[in-house]
Amino acid sequence: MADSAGRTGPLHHDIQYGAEVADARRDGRAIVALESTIIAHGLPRPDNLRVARDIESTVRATGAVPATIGMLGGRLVVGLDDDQLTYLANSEAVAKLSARDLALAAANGVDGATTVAATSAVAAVAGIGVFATGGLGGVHREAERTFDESADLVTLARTPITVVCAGVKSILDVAATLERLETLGVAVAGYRSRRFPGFFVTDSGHEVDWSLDSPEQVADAIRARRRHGVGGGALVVANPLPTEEQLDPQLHDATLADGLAAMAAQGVTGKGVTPFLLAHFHSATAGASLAVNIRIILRNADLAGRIAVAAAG
Ligand code: PSU
Ligand code: MN
Repeated sequence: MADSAGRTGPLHHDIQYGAEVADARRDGRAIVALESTIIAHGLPRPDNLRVARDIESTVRATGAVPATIGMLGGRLVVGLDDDQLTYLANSEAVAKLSARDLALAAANGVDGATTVAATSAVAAVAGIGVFATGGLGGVHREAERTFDESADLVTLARTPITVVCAGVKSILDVAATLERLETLGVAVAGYRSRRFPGFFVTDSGHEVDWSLDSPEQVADAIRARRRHGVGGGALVVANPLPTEEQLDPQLHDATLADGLAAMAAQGVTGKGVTPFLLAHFHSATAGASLAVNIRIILRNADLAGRIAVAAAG
């Protein structure tokens, strides 16, 4: 039984559930976790709030319940309401929280947006098995010198969740990221494709060993993992954009080269890298990459909703 805060089971995790999510958990309905970093730090205002709402409606249209995750006043929230979403989209003072930051942010009473790492960790604790995002973090270019590898990777290695994404962000070293995913034991399947998508572009130039071709087949894989009980971390479902919807690959490569040069010139490092490069893309392509980024997220939200419904049935 859930208590009034929607907490169930013997472990009373200190999580505040939105009303719709609390009901869905009680009734065993399909739920899709959504991250808030793409809203607070990945997409520019004012589009970010509109997109955040569109992502939620896209999930609802599949019959699943959206649970956007974030932190407000040091409290973890699963299923932000519209006021909370609006606040995270518009406030300047929103921290970017990875999994390791959650307890420190709670102790400091801050407002924060959760990355893929933090969102998947919290979703798993909340019993939510499917998560939609744009592109995963991974191994940054020149990581052999900077050691900059997103905590998304190690967190996915130990978190049982299915993540629908368009691969990893194309600003990364994709080949190195795929190697790390293999080492870390993260399962990777292309959706209706054996090519690993390149986020803004359809094809990253890399192959994957497996494809899953329908929401039902993804649900079969989720159930098989549960039946086998062998453990392991996440299942990544890499959903490529149709080629006619991708960012022109030449424009992509030129914009990335400029962005990397500007980043080096301005000395941007660490957790500032991803927001800097995404913002560079959005301004340098006069919104073309933003439109593509939004399509990516909405397509992933739709697929994640269908998977969650298939897995709940
Ligand atoms: N995907 C997007 N936009 C984003 C991100 C992913 O389409 O802004 C965010 C995610 O929250 C991801 C984070 O976890 O970027 C990775 O940041 P870093 O490389 O600093 O770990
Ligand atoms: Mn990093």
